[in-house]
Amino acid sequence: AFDDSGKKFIDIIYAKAVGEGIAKITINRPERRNAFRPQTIKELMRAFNDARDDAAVGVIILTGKGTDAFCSGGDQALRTKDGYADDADIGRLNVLDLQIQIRRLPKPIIAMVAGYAIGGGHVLHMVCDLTIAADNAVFGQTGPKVGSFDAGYGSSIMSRLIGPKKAREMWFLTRFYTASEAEKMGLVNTVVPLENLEKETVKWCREILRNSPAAIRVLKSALNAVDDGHAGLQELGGNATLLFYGTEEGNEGKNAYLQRRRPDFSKFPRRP
Ligand code: 2NE
Repeated sequence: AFDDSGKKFIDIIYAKAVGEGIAKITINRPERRNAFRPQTIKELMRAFNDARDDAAVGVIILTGKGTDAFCSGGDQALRTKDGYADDADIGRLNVLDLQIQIRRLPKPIIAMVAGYAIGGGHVLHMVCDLTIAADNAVFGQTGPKVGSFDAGYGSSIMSRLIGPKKAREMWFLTRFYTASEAEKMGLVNTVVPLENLEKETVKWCREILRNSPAAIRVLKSALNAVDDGHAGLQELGGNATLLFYGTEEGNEGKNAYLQRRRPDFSKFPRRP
């Protein structure tokens, strides 16, 4: 039961399940196997920003329209010398910004994959926190075949997920993998019959939503911290500050400043 109110978008559908805490973002270019163009990425970023800002949303689902494809990567018809051409014919690789946004957004994001997750579309599911795959899902990188590559998250996160040897296999040979092969490789969390895909994904969302939002938030940043380097530490550190602001000790400093007195931290323990 999704309330589809995403009328202002062209390339995506953005919907929220009222009272459920779930937002669903759907890439809506099925005639191109949900390949993305710069416009698609701009809209995805707007929708993810909205879901981030909406305190009623606790989990976000990313998916593709129809059952043929989750996403087939960058729209090859728009490839230029410097990325993918936007309306002004300027090349963009703004999918890289979207990947960072997904990694740093402090709420779980679940890729719900039916059909093909290929190229840049495959990287998108990898940067999501969890992947629920339908039994018709197919996973692969085509970069070296079509004259492209993702040497950022598309390589490093893959190597983390499935191991350095398997990652080399996937990138060097550009093979496609079935859903059950992907599950064995640790590329997805579970595989379900296509007709149960959304039901199962919503079940996973509800299980997450029963748990502590603060714990989930800190854990997402903690699980990304090593791989994301300084940016990962900043995210994790930001969560420490956020929690500290809620303590009496944190407030003593602020109150003392506002009351123009010396702060008194003497009653706060120096824990072992
Ligand atoms: C995805 C796949 C395997 C599906 O095959 P199939 O047989 O189910 O469909 P078909 O007939 O190939 O595709 C249906 C229509 O969608 C278009 C096709 O050209 C076709 O159009 P019409 O002939 O009906 O007019 N279409 C599909 N994917 C497209 C794409 N990515 N760009 C533009 N049009 C596309 C099969 O379609 C396939 O292999 N697609 C290409 C996958 C691919 O190579 N993606 C790019 C990888 S590079 C990348 O994404 C990237 C990166 O490496 C670094 C940074 C950013 C992006």
